[in-house]
Amino acid sequence: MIIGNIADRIVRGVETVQEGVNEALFEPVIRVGITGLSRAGKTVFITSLVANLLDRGRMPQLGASSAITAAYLQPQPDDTVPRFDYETHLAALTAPVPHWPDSTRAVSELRLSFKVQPTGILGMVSGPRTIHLDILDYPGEWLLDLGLMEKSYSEWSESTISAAKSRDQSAEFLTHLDAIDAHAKHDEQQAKSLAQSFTTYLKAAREAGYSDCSPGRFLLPGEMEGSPVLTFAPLPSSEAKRGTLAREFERRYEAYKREVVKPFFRDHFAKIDRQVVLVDALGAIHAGPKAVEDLRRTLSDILGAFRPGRVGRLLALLGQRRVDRVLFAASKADHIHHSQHPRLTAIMEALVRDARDRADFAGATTSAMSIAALRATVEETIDHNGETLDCVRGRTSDGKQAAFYPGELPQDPSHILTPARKGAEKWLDGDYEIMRFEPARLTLKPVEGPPHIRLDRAAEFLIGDKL
Ligand SMILES: Nc1nc2c(ncn2[C@@H]2O[C@H](COP(=O)(O)OP(=O)(O)OP(=O)(O)O)[C@@H](O)[C@H]2O)c(=O)[nH]1
Ligand SMILES: [Mg+2]
Repeated sequence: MIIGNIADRIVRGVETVQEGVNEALFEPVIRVGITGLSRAGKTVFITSLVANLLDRGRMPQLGASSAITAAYLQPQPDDTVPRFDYETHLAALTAPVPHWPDSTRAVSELRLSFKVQPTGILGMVSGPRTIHLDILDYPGEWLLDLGLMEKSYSEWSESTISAAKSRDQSAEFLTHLDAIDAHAKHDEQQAKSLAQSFTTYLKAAREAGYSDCSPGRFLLPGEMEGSPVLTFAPLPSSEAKRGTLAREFERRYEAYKREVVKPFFRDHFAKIDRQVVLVDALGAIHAGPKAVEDLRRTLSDILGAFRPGRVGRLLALLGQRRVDRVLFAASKADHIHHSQHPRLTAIMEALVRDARDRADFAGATTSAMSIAALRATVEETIDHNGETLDCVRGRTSDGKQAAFYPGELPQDPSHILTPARKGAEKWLDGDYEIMRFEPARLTLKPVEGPPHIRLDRAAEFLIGDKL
């Protein structure tokens, strides 16, 4: 067995049955996971989604809107998970001089509850029902760690060192590694400095666009920074005796799997019913073909976590419910004119096609969309030397308004994906610009949430059928 012990399975089993009974009889819970690589737009997405579900004036595509008689925030069920700081993030977006919320680095959760009046015959005989929506924000990087569960320390060391040897960023770490005697007595200073070289290499590799840079917490340590579970590195393998550095690193690697990776999958991932994967495709296109190819590979690795054969084996043991809907959303679509949105969606679909074909998501329904959780721009068509250009206008960081022409995305996504796969240095068809707009100043009517693009469709896909 790869994961878990029997006691664990039994406890989860009982919990699942209990939850199942509660939900069927009383108050159903929908658990939606929101993930994506860092800066993909998770925090803004959740903040705007919640604000727009509380005040549904801008949610015409959410069919069940009219059946919702009340929506309110409630204490979340998990006492040990930080609460998603909705109020602070919303305050940032709706301040007199609005600004984007700060970066978040760990998992957080929020519970939104609805009172729903059933329609039709059921509605005549029954009163309103309560339905809970538990939203979980977690870094996509963490899903990459799943691969570690299948590897022993020596297997992991071997593959990690061999990958490092093919990358320019590893020179210092490899020199350091050469100078280390893995079979000498464990010395904490030495352990720490080798782990530091390894972490520095991982970060540099990540920055250079490599996707396979696990353990994920080495890049996003959060409150575990400096702890022994994050103080190890790969070592050339051979029998390790007690008290040696190699034995200690092996122990810490196993601890990382047991104390960091497994709890995340067991306590969070395994409980998700529906998943949003946010992707900053425009940002990657702007950065160039290499960034697009890296994004495609990383997404494919991340989505491997949903592959039934793989995680299925692991999670079946943990009593996982099946993720039955996955939404792939290209975020920040307000950077381009709406006439370009179908092209962005097509690129999004192409980016995840491989992963989708391989994973098949265990029969889950998937959908791709272009969205903007918070619309920061308005559209404008301007004449430029006799040509009409579809622009977007927004507030720049110096407080001024600027109109901006981002260039045109190709009709055929392969014009993006193929050069990316072939390792092209830059785009042939011209450049795709992007401009960082600040959030627009808002004056909201009482029944309205912040302006968005297709957030209501996203909500309909994610929870519409359950309301
Ligand atoms: N124009 C526009 N920009 C957005 C939108 N959503 C996110 N952004 C931009 O993307 C940045 C990152 O958004 P976040 O929601 O903080 O992303 P995140 O995935 O939570 O990032 P981390 O917490 O750092 O992992 C923001 O600071 C904005 O600059 C959107 O709907 N429209
Ligand atoms: Mg965030």
